[in-house]
Amino acid sequence: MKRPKPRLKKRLKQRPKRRRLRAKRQTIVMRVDVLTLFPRMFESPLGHSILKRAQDVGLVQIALADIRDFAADSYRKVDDKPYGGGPGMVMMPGPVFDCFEHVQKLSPEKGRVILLTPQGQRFDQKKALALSKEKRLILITGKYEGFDERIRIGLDAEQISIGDYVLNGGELAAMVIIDAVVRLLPGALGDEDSTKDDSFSEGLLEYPQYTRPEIFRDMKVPDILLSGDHAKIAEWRCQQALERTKKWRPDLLGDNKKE
Ligand code: 6GU
Repeated sequence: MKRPKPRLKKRLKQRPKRRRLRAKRQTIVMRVDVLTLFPRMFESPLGHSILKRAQDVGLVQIALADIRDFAADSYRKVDDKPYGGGPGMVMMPGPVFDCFEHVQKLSPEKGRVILLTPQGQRFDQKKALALSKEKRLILITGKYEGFDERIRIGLDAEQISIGDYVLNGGELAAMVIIDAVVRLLPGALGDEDSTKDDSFSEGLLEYPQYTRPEIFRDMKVPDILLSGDHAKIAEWRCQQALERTKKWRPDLLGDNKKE
């Protein structure tokens, strides 16, 4: 005989809790404004996973401003040939300043102003942590050929790069920064501890992780992780993190020989 289904309330109780999706309303911790020529590039990264949830619960407010809306002419021109000659086009100061001044008035907080450029200081976990303490970030992205120098000077902007290579524009770099910073905001990950053991957060790579099954294609989970001895596990993880850092990223330990 078929067993009757448990009543709805009971069934709901039996379902595993989806802790990570539980949306608890938060007070806004940070506002991020992005000035860009391509606001639509941000739709997908901001519309998924942690970044989406952080906005949905009100932890972070991310606003996009289209620099082209502040162009002075009907062609919506925002860049021009460099004085002195040379290839490529340079972002004109007018539209960026007008866009910036409009954006700054959208919130009373002054904000930390960041220009995304390969000439900037290299972004890393330490910088992400520092930025995560700010109430407001204003990120200015542009074409890789560069900004008219008066933008950096006039807006007193700090310059950040995400690595030693050239991207077509600062948009992807801005998304990388937003992703790395927002996950550090308190409550963004649901589980408060989960950024603590991240790679780089202690200046080391992360220890190796395993999940079920215990044996996969003849590869076994290290016995120590099944031992239940938490002190030993912590010691093993610490040792593993150090070993992998030595092997794969000795530069993090101040040894630049292998870099
Ligand atoms: Cl922030 N912008 C561009 N255009 N290229 C980069 C970068 C930024 N960081 C690394 N490469």
